[in-house]
Amino acid sequence: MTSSIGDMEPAEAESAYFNEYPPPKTLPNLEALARAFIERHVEANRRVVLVTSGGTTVPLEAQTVRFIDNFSAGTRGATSAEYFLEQGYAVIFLHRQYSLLPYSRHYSHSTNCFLDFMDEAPPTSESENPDHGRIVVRSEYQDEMRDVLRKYRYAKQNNLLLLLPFTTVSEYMFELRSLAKLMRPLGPNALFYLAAAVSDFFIPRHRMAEHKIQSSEIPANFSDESAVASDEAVASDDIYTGENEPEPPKSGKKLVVNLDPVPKFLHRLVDGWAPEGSMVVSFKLETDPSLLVYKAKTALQRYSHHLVIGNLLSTRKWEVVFITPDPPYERWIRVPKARRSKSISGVEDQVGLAEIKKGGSATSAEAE
Ligand code: 9Z3
Repeated sequence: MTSSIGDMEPAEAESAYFNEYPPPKTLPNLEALARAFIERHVEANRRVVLVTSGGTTVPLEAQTVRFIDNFSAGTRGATSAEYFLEQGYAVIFLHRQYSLLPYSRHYSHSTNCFLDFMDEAPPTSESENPDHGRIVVRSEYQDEMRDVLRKYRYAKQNNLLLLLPFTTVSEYMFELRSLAKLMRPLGPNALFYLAAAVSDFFIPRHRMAEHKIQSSEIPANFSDESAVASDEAVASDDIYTGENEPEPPKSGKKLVVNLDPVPKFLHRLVDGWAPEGSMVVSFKLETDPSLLVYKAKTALQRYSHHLVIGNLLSTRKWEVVFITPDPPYERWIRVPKARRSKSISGVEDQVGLAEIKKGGSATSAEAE
């Protein structure tokens, strides 16, 4: 790549970006699963939503020890997927590996370990061995867990939920592009709900160190024992990675990282990959309250899709703003204070979208 990806037209930036990396090894398998899932729901004339969820990593080394991460536990995506299932959608859940999943999220990553929900049942008869008692869900959690379990079973048994993982931002990009193209037969029955926290920056493969970046100098004759003993080398220059030299200098105090912008994939999703007539919802995450609405409106204008949901890191669990191309243009949705902390695991529930009607502006939300 000679010119920077940031200076290119979207289509050119797309091919430059995707030529940088080999596709993930698991892509053919993932595509086969998605194709079968989509075909089944096309036949059933069911609406299908692609929910993206969790943070994307940016590796600093090809054989990755260090990486940059984007904030996201996956709560928004996993919670929203449950609401979509309730509304009759089939859900492709493209998520960061090991982040929260629909239904199991109620019992994982929370302040309570899932074992805190369990108990040993007392023997029901004298012949029952008290040392090998049955394990049961504690009585106070029975009702809520039964409800979650039934919904989870229903989604699984009816093939309504497909879980597909990613880790790095490039895996995410490859998978998103493939899935969007595979969803074309769905036409207007396809919805994209992009809650994953996508890195804006990356190190192009040709500028990435192959091996773990060293923080101290490795002498040329390092296999010689005396040289190893003197490897307490005094650090001098800073270490640069992502620079034009493929291998950064191997000594120094600071690690200076040089990142390129990730191409604005939303352009390509809206104008190229996604099916004609489908609906695209993106999220905008900010920390500065004075920027949120401006940034969300700018994103909607730039990509001409249907809805941007803006949220602030500090208040994301109980307030979001919907930015739409039609009136009312800006609409805040807030979870009332009394309802902010009611899940059985003690984790605050999220603003959840009960319904997103086709047509962009006609949106209603669960927790107003
Ligand atoms: C969000 O804003 C999500 O709502 C959160 C959810 C990441 C805040 P949690 O998973 O957090 O519940 O812990 N996602 C950010 C989406 C994003 O990165 N958008 C990109 C952008 O704004 C482009 S689509 O540029």
